[in-house]
Amino acid sequence: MRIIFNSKHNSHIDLRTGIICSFFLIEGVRPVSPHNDAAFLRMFIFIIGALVAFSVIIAFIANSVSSDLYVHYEQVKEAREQEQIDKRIAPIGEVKIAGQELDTTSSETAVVDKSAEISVAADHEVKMLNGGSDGAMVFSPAVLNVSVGQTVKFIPTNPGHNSASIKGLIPEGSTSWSGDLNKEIIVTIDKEGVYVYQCSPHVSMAMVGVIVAGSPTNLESIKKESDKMQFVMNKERLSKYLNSIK
Ligand SMILES: [Cu+2]
Repeated sequence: MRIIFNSKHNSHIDLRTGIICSFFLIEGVRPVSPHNDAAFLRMFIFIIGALVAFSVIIAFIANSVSSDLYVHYEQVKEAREQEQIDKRIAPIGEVKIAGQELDTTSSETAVVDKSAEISVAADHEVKMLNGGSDGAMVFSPAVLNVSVGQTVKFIPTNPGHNSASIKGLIPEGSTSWSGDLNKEIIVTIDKEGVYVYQCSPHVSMAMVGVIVAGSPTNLESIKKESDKMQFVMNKERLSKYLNSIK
């Protein structure tokens, strides 16, 4: 770039015009009169004004586009996170007792309180957890001693679990139960003996629990019956629970 200043002219006007010229990369501009200088200034102000207006518009557009993009990004992120949670808590199969259909939706479902929003007191509480001292997917406490007639509340501390009694693994004549996923359920234990229940989505991972009401009169038959359950993971968990009963 080459800017020539005419030394015959007022030097500060020349300098200013020179800056304007260099600003627009105009080569060889040589202001020669005050008229030219004024014309340059008008052009300069007009162009600067236009540039400012242009950048304001661009900034406005960029802002609205980026906030739209951000909202979209947040929605996608949220959807992905939900998807991962769904995957994590998805059922991975079910366990069937040899020779019989596993029925957790018995017509003789116990009188239970499913109003999860209102916390109702119960004699005992069992948490449904993604992990505990016994490993992944557990009820806590896993083995619970109660008196006949007492209530047990199952609490969905972590999402994706339920509590349902297992057919053939509760005392003769006792009432079965089947709670909804992610819902609190209160069960009244109405007969003496050992009860084995499951989390339906995670029973193949041996997410099972045991309730002993009074004395474990049916323990031997429960042990025999539970041997027929085929777990994919934590295969020894239920027998460990049952062997801990005295
Ligand atoms: Cu579960």
